[in-house]
Amino acid sequence: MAKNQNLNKYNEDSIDVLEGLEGVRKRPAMYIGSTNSIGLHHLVWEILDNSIDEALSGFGDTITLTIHQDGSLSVKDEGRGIPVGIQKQTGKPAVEIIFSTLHSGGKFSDKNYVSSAGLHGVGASVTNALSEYVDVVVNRDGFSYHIRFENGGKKIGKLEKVGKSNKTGTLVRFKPDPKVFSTVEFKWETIIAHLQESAFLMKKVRFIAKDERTKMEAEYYYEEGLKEYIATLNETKEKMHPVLVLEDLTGEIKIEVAMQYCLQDYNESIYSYVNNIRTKDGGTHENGFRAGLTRAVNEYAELNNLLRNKVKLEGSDIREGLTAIISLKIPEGKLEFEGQTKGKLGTPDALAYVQNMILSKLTYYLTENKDFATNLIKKCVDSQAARLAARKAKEEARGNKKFRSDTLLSDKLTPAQSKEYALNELFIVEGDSAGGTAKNGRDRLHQAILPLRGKPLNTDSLTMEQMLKNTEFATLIATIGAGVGPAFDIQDSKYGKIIIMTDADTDGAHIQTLLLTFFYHHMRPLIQAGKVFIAIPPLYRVMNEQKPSQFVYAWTDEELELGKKTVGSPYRISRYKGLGEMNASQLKETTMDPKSRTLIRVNIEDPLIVERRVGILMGKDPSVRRKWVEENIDFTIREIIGKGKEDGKKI
Ligand code: TSJ
Repeated sequence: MAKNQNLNKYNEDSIDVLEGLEGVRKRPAMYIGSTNSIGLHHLVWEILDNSIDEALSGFGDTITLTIHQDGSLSVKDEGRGIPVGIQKQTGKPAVEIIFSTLHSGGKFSDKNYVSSAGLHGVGASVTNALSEYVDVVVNRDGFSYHIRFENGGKKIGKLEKVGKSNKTGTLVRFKPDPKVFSTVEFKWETIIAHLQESAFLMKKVRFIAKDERTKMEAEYYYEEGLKEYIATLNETKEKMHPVLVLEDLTGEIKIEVAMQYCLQDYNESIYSYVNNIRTKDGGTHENGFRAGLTRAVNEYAELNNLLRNKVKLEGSDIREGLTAIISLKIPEGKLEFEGQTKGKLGTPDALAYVQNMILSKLTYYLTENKDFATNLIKKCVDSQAARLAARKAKEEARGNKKFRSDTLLSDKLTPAQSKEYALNELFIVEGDSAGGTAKNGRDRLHQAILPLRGKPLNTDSLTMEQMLKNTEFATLIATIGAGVGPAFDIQDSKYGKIIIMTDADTDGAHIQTLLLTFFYHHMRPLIQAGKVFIAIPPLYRVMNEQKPSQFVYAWTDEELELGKKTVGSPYRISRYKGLGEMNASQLKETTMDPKSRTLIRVNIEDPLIVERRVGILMGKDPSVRRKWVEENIDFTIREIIGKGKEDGKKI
């Protein structure tokens, strides 16, 4: 459980304005969002952003990040070095101020497009406030300088000249404070995904990562940026054409777009960035892209008589199978972000800017590449026809009771009694035996149980037809009742939550991933709407040997220790190896009952992590896969549980 969960509850009544680094320590979540693994990695991004900004300004072409043995992390660049001169107002070196004063980062910069002006950007002082120690080494003007902070940003000695140097650059090394964070373990996969993403967005800058704990190393360098980003995302797919790049770097707002259509995969994957920061909730630039694309394709199709019965294409017909990256550079004065997590661009000008650019450049490209254009429009018209046919079939089925999917359901499903679909939950359970237990432990009104036999097929390498022939998937599709693939309509889903419940072992983790791959490819809107979950059964039960009615469940080793104390001695620990070892009431209490269970909501926010996972997990090499599952699935689960019951449990 979080060691300081009281720290991240911001009470609006307490209006005392805490200044400086103490305020950050009192309410870390206000500055970095949370004190879990995500918040921990925010410390890294805060530091890294500075080196990225320096490279963006044209200083330094290599950034090296190292995870050290002692749990600290360092970032090194080859830029100009943080200024060390004494500031007139404070009488202190600039570098000291940067690490001791909130929001001081921008004061020393004259940059127009700052990467930190959006989502992060609370400054290096926040990382300092939440660290056990910070060491800063600056090389500039022929010398090497050092300053150190300890224990939440307390300066140890002064900035010192420690030697001569003919290089320039900055190195910052910090060790996050375990008193603040529920986990202080840096996650290699998260870090390299972020570095690779930065490398795609900042072509010709080299990003190097090293992990001294595991001796892992990675290096990312791209000559062409977005083009290679798309190529990587689409690596395993069947491409329709080479990556297409459209850009306008002449205006005040600079736009780069790279796009590519794939066959087989009908999902659309559009990722947008503003000043190198992901805008995960889209915004005006994404809307402009969609509008421009729809118009360009429709106008070309109309002009060349390629439409079917002159019926215009819908946007979704034109986006099936599309992967696109939209990257904008917007000057600070024009930046507007919206939404709770500031993940949505609000800048009104961006809409027309992007729309006009796409309309003119894509129209030109289509006109110059007739074969591609004809091919694309044929594909869009096919999508349109499939969409209209699916709609017609659905309307007919509605009027015809015989075709109602209830009657087609397999006898494997134990349904929920309620017809209030939004409140119903579908548990997909590993194995018939656990399925039986779950059936008895369920809430009959709202919980349905679908047992799965053995491992589901890997849908990554199957065609739609092969997938539909598989009885396990056919049953799952019929049970959910909302269609599949492009015809999937979330409005028709018979369940408000789909919950994957497997054993807490590697096989279970593998089944989870195979199912998630299925949902990712064929029912992606369910994941996007946050309706897919993973149930987390406990790992232990601790019981008082003399009073068996005194027992607690434990999900982590910390909880196990706590549990031993709670039940008192002599205690006995049973380790659950699978769902099958629990009886119905135990399964209900620990894993199924909304009042006491733990669920992980599945999300697909990070495109590179998703592609990497799908690649590794569906790849040919089972040993790589097994190793990955062991390291990462377990980690994810521990990490979520580490957040504490207050927010992990009652979904
Ligand atoms: F912010 C920070 F302290 F955390 C940090 C800053 C961490 C790291 C790893 C690097 C940096 C950083 C800052 N790298 N490069 C710079 N550059 C400047 O601060 C700088 C240098 C010179 C001038 C100038 O106008 O001469 C301006 C700036 C912003």
